[in-house]
Amino acid sequence: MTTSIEETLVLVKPDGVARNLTGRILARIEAKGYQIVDLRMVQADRALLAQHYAEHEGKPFYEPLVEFMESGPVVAARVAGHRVIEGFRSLAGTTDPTTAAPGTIRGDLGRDWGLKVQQNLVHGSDSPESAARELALWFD
Ligand code: RTP
Ligand code: MG
Repeated sequence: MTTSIEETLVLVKPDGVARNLTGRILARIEAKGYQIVDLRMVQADRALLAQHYAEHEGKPFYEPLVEFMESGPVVAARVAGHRVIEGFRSLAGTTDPTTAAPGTIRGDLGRDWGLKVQQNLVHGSDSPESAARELALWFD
């Protein structure tokens, strides 16, 4: 029998770290059955964030997003499992934490704070191509 194990990049964003939710967020990933195979705390600089968020350059939320992401340390995790890319996106919930479904990380632990950008606790890669690109940025 063969199984295809995928990997994804999960970030606990600065709001999650500052609110001491890192452990709870990682515990939910483990409880779902995924494996954390690498983990580091990073103070991201602009160069890294510009590469990470290249697809959003020019959008109205880009500048506030980069400022938010460099406002404090993030925790980067390499997470592995069958279909983990879509599985973690489902676990995270939709982008806006106010309306993200209860039961998801964003729906249970996040909300709108009235700031310029959605502070929504976590990032997860959205495709195999994004995952490979982002894991290389944050871990290699
Ligand atoms: P992520 O990349 O962080 O996993 O989140 P996502 O796919 O759900 O959202 P995406 O569209 O990729 O946007 C990246 C991050 O930018 C912030 N954002 N704010 N209108 C807004 O205020 C707005 N739109 C996007 C969020 O932090 C979002 O996660
Ligand atoms: Mg995204």
